[in-house]
Amino acid sequence: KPRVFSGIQPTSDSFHLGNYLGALRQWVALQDDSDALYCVVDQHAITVDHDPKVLHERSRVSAAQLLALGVDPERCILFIQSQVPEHAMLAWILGSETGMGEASRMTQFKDKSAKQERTTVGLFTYPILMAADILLYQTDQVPVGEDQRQHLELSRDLAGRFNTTYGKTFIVPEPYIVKETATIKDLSDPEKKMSKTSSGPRGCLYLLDDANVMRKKIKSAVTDSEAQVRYDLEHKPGVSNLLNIYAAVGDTTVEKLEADYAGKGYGDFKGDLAEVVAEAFGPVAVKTREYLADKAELDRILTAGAEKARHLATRTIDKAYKKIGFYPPA
Ligand code: AQP
Repeated sequence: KPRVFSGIQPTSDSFHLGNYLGALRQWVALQDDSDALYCVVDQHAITVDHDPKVLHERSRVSAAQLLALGVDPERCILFIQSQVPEHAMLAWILGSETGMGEASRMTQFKDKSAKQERTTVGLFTYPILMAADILLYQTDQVPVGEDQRQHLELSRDLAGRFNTTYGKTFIVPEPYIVKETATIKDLSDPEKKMSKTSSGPRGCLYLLDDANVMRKKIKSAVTDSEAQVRYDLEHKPGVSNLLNIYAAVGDTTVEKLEADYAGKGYGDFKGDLAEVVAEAFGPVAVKTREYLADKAELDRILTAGAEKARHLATRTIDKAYKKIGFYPPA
């Protein structure tokens, strides 16, 4: 079975539809035919301004949400990154293998640092920690959205270079990106990606939103004046985004939807999509609250996950330490 690894940041109270369709949906689907590890990457979340209490709580809420969405600790390893210190240990090694030039090419750093009052070294080295997350588990496939492709490329380069310089140590991972949902767009500005930090309140559909709020957001999504439900990414980015969302959430195809809505207006189309979305994600908030209510059980799941993850992580660290000339951890 291929090894799958992916992570998500606990940087908001709720994940959004872009996180789900770009990544989490694949996380759930890949659990059966792979050896999957999924991680709430709280160490990544401190690279921008944060409140420690809020971060601590959001990591739990994130884990509960993942469980509510169908991540199943019986079929995968679910854990919180800071509970496995080997991530930071490997990041240090990989940081010393990364050129300033290649690290400086990361476009997400450029975008995110432009939005910060204070830019940290941690934000700059974020992709190196991400490479460590992935390489630590000898990962074959990484289910992520398109915005992570460049970081994945760096992980591949670092794995390949380390292997060449010091001898075979890491599997070179492949991105697992589903084309149709690789970038879900902001509902109110379909030229931009849906994002926790840069979308306005109407542009980002949160999975823990109340079902009526979800309906409203879909119904007020920006479209165009043509009034024809037709896929055309360049000229009709709003409608095309909604078609991609509908096809994925409603388990159908864009072609079938175009045929179904031929001759119908955007009102019908958005109304139906609003129902499909509300039905699919309405229960997520309730289930998340249930997982959060049983604190002992959630802690048990996360501790068990971290223990299993650590067991795998130490094997890679032992190998990498030897190769690089370090003494083994005492
Ligand atoms: N709009 C999106 N469409 C498809 N996939 C997306 N992802 C994020 N936005 C979209 C994917 O979600 C996973 C987890 O993301 P993250 O926690 O690392 O956050 P991010 O990539 O920085 O994106 P966010 O959630 O919108 O946060 P900000 O506002 O900080 O940029 C990743 O696999 C990501 O590709």
